[in-house]
Amino acid sequence: MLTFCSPAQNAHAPLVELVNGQAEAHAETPARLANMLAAMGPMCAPADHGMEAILAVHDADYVAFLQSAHAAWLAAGREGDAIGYAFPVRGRRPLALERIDGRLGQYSFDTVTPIAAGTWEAAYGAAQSALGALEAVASGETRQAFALCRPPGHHAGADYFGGYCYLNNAAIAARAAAARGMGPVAVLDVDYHHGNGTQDIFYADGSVFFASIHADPRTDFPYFWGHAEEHGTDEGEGANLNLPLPRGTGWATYQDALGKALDAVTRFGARTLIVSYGADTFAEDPIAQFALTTDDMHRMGARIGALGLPTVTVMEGGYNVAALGRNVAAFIAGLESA
Ligand code: SP5
Ligand code: ZN
Repeated sequence: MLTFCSPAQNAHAPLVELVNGQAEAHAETPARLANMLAAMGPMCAPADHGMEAILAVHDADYVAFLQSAHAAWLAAGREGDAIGYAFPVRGRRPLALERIDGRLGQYSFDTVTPIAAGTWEAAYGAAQSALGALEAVASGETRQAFALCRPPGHHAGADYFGGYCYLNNAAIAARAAAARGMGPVAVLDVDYHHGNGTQDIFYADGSVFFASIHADPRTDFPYFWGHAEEHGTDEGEGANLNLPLPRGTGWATYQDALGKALDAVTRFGARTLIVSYGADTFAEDPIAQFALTTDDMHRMGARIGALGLPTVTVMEGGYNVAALGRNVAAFIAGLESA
């Protein structure tokens, strides 16, 4: 598998997340990337594809905020990572906010996604990895490519960050694929958590199908999206499929849902597949509650690979650091086995 990773991705090293009423060590660490790299063969460093594909997904004011937020945080006399604490309730008037704390709240939905000194550089590098993988598939160099993205992307929307995500790498690759005439494009999200950012970005867009298998948002983050009745709107009506599953789900239940998602991707007529892969469905993940094994990761990859589509996989979550490289390698081996 051609695999892409940018050294810039290590520049993001958030210290803490505010969760469960306290500051805890952040789960999305550079050690994740180190463990994956150790389990994998040689990497391709992506070329710099620039801002165009990023700005095709994210609003320019939001991107400018990400680029300047940490400096604004320091200018306000703070130290460490920037974290918001005040959030606008849905339906508030649009406001031209000045204060860094207001702006952090304006562009985010949680307190677990700090903006550290190197966050922009790393998020930009991760997006370039996704674009490098897409380029390898688009050019016909390979049918499948993998982007070892971190920070991850699927919780980030057009104008917001959250869930450890800043730029939506999967959405950036999907829209770039459509722009290169590789459509219809489907995004299949198999991270433990619902890919709310990807859903939002394509919710009214009938040209990109989004299917997600995830923990039921009635019990799990991100709570406000991912429910079964969210089907898409306007042109996108019917092009969004959520398959929420209960905590404790093992392979027997999971593979039924995967079959439904793959059937839907086929019925949509997808010619290119973008996969958001999270290894946090692993039984021993410290922040998630499914029960998949490393062998199940191989089975999952094989089922997806059997579609035979040109496929770009981007890395999302997975927080059992010691097992992460193993799980990713098993998934990739499954993809390649078909
Ligand atoms: C990409 C992805 O998988 N994002 C997941 C974000 C979920 N965060 C909310 C749950 C927070 C649990 N934090 C445990 C802290 C361990 N120190
Ligand atoms: Zn996740």
